[in-house]
Amino acid sequence: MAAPNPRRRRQREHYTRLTRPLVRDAGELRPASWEEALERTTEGFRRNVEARGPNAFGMFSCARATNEMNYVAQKFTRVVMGTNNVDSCNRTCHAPSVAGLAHAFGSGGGTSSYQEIEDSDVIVMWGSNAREAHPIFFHHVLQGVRNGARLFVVDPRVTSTAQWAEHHLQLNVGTDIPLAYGIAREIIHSGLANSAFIARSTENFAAYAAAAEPWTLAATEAETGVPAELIRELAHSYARADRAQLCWTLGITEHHNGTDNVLGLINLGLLAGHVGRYASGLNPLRGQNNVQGGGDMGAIPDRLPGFQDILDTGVREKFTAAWGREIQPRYGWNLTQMLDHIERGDLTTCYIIGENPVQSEADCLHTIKRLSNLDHLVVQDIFLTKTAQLADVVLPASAAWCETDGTFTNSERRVQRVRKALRAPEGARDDIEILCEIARRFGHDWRVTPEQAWDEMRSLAPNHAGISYARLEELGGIQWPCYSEDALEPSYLHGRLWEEDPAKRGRPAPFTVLLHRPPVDELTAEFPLRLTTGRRLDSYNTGVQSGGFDSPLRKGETLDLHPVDAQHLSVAEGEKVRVRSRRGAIVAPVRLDPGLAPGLAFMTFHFPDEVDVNAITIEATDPVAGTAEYKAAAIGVDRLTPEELEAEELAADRRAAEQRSALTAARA
Ligand SMILES: Nc1nc2c(c(=O)[nH]1)N[C@H]1C(S)=C(S)[C@@H](COP(=O)(O)OP(=O)(O)OC[C@H]3O[C@@H](n4cnc5c(=O)[nH]c(N)nc54)[C@H](O)[C@@H]3O)O[C@H]1N2
Ligand SMILES: Nc1nc2c(c(=O)[nH]1)N[C@H]1C(S)=C(S)[C@@H](COP(=O)(O)OP(=O)(O)OC[C@H]3O[C@@H](n4cnc5c(=O)[nH]c(N)nc54)[C@H](O)[C@@H]3O)O[C@H]1N2
Ligand SMILES: [Mo]
Repeated sequence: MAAPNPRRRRQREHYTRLTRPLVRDAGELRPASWEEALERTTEGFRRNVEARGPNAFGMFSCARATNEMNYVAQKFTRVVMGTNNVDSCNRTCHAPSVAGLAHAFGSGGGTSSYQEIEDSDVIVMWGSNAREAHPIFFHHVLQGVRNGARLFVVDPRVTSTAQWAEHHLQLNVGTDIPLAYGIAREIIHSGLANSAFIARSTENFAAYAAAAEPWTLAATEAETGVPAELIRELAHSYARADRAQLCWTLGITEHHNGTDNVLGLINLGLLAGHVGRYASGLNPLRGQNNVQGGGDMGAIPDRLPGFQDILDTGVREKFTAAWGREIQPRYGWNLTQMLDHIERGDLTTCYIIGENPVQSEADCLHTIKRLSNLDHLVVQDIFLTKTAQLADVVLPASAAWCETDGTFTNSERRVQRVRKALRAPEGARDDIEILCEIARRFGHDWRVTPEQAWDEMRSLAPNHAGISYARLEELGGIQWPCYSEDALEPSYLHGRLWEEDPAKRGRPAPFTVLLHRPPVDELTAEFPLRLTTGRRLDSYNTGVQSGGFDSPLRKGETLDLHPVDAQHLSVAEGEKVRVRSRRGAIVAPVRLDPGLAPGLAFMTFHFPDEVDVNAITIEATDPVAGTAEYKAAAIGVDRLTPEELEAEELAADRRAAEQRSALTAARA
């Protein structure tokens, strides 16, 4: 094991709440009054939009904040700035789920409710470590298991979720489409497909069945690494079940073909008829607390509030009449495209509310380079994040979850109230209030309470029309769709697929033929290990809200390796090694995890100030959804002598310092 390095001084960041606006002068951020900061903000937006038109502006909206704030943020983007360039972290996680579900069923929400999970016979958790990342949902899963449900987990690692499963299918990273095809072929060949449902409510089955044909159990086992017997068991249990749930998360979506992966699972739901009925459904478990709501509120580039298509003339006319400004008849750029356009120099000013892309985007060194290309960057956050450190103006916000009133929408589409329980620190202001202040400086007399924003939204979004604050108070939470104040819809979506009457049934759900396209970052002798990245229970995303304190829970970053690989590399638990990819290199201590497969490594992205994992992840993105392949990089691991380790760490410090000064210069 390498000796500890006495000269190592790099400290982790201790984030403290922002309480004063900051503005950049001569390259440095300095405290400023709200008046000055808001003037600077407005002047920068105006200058860029006047010079280059409205699409020079881009908004990153906050999935940690309320529905009301997301409604106001997207309205600000569309009405005050005149562009549809608004998006959020949904792009980095479930945009493929939304795209896939919308393709199949016309809307992008999970189809079932948590209660239904408890009443299901079979629950499949696919690419989801819900025990750690969705612990509340997982309580419902465990209740389902107590009620007799059989739990299957499909994950390349023996996660703490997999430990609860009756069967764990430990597939190779990036082989979900072959596995889904193998299951489908087995269902079809065993006569277990739901032919009546397929004939009545779906289309394109013949082409799909033909595409599944090469994926025999043996061929599927060879490609995925999952034993044929387990594939057979899942296929038979899922198709024979009266009620079955297929739930998935980032193991499916964070790939260069994430939307195809999602469609592969939707195909299985259609094949077995497990959608549109009580306790049978297709469920992406959403990421941040309000990422479902952010999208529902229109903080995405292609939809207005209520998931209404921007390309629909009638929809646009309705919003134009209500808002008094023409909506651009084109989709805006999503977050990934905005970064591309920043690089090209045609998106020149950005307003980032509660996102930390400098540490969360794949290949983040590239992201930093891109962001420093901006003429004017405004960051509104509760902490001085690495992204805020690049800004021209930093605006201190209150924390939505405890310091504001409003609503959040969870993965089962349930809108729930949040209430102001604490006063924000002196000097910080509410996100909505800040947006209104800026809008007023552009001549829009905006002053809205959260409830007024909510009521305006539901007057324009039919699927939220019946969800009033009074009713939320009375019922404790309401799921959309909810079209009127005196009714509630069923807890599951797409019941129309089971209608006898073809007129009521609406459009059939299509099967999709998919190609198996392995991960982009190829394994070679130089980069022989597959790195997948994800989460642990005790930390949250880029660590801004969970990393900056001392706690026995705080474990720090590690490179998790299978003991066989560690032995092969002659590295021991705790030893610091160099982890290289085609993008960059980082240093991290090794942790042995026999729950990995040989050849597979795992890291989180929770401690980027110490170990910047996104310096080595790959930016390959899904062409439909724009989501990056965080789940599959190719890496090499090198042992380091104590001298090399010290040199490596000094070099990392030097790189960080260089980066900082280059950025400061670029932003001066
Ligand atoms: N404690 C905690 N909870 C969180 C968060 C947090 O940071 N910390 N973040 C929140 C957010 S923003 C999100 S989006 C969710 C994410 O929730 P999850 O998606 O459950 O979390 P991850 O750990 O990113 O990935 C899930 C699993 O995908 C598996 N996987 C990797 N590659 C593949 C593959 O090719 N195929 C399959 N089938 N599986 C694969 C990984 O082994 C991992 O166990 O969690 C939310 N909840
Ligand atoms: N390697 C790797 N990278 C990943 C992923 C992965 O699996 N692997 N997953 C990706 C996923 S799914 C996601 S969602 C992204 C997350 O990416 P980000 O959203 O960029 O990261 P967070 O750390 O969640 O940052 C949230 C920010 O919101 C601020 N905030 C919290 N509440 C409020 C509020 O009320 N108002 C305001 N104004 N700000 C607030 C916090 O201080 C914090 O700075 O990371 C992505 N990056
Ligand atoms: Mo996420």
